Amino acid sequence: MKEIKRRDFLKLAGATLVLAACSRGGGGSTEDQSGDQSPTGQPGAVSFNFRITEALVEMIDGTLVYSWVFEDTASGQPVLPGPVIQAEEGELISLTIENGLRENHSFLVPSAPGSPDVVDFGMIAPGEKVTKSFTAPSAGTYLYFDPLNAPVNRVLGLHGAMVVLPKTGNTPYSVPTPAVQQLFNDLGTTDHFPKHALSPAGWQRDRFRIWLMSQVDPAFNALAQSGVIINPADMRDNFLPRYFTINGKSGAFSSHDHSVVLSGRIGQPMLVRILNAGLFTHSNHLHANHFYVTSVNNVVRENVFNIDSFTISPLDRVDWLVPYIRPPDIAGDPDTPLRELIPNELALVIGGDIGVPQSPLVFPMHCHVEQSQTAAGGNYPQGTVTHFEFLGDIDGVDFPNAGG
Ligand SMILES: [Cu+2]
Repeated sequence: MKEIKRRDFLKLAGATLVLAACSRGGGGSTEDQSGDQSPTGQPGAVSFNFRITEALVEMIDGTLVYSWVFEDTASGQPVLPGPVIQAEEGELISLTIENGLRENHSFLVPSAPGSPDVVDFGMIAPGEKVTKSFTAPSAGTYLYFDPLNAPVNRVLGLHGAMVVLPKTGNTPYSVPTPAVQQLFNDLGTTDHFPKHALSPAGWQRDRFRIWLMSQVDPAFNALAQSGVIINPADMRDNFLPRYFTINGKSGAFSSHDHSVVLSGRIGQPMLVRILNAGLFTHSNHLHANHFYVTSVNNVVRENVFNIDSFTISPLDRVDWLVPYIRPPDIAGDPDTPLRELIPNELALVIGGDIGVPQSPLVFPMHCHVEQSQTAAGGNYPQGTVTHFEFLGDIDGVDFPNAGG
């Protein structure tokens, strides 16, 4: 059985959240994959091929946990969570799912509450391969998962994210509400949201991160490994997570993985697409900037909250816009560039007397539901944490050691 090792992930340097190799028929893509022609050969069509399989997934403490996972058949590499499906609104998506395991599986992408599902594969028998074509729905953040024997198949690892980008406009949505449209219009054009000197005004569609939250109770994974069909009521009643992950990683790994870490300069707003595939309710909390909740479960918000933590229940999809304004509570004269404050007033955190400044400026994101900050029953802070970093000032000058 293949292993998914975190160290191997780290070697991929930022490619940890694997974007599925998609074959694309010409036109309009924000990805720069050359790709093959799509089966239809049509512009505006993308195709993905996934196989449902098993793997041993390394946790933060080195424990290998048997999991059910997707692999992108082009790479043959199992990943947890599944590969990201990315498309543009209205594109034709051709998706093939092969069931490489011993029991029935499925694949579902729900939409907004009360709306029809984006796609539902129904039952896929062991060894069966099913292809479905569907149109990429309204732009936003979607969760895909295996809905069979719910929540068992999903929680054992069969879940991933689908991102749909809009055809036009300056927001992440096809039909933004007036409040969300106003927020995005204000970015880079108002005193509250000044523009970075070297960047275009407003949010850029590639400036997003996916945080797919999930949790692992290895006792259930061990049952699956031994061939037991897990009773869903047993999992719901007795689920006791030992690992809490973002994009399959936690603690030191999620804090230093740049596909998880929010990274940018003052005046470069970033969208965070947060999904919860697990059974535990999180309340992710950001230091340094409040964020704007722009969409919940594929409904664009009429009333945009500006807050510092927000609950995400199992199966929820929530978008945050992080404005990347200068942290309002930071010490020092607000008219002095931060790079001048860094050596003098900001956190001489390393080395004390020798005065190595904290640079770039790094703040935490952590979940306010306390047990999720641990791993393996108490190892703190090796749970759902990551970094929020500022690489440079509004005037286009980067901080020392800003790197990327
Ligand atoms: Cu805090």
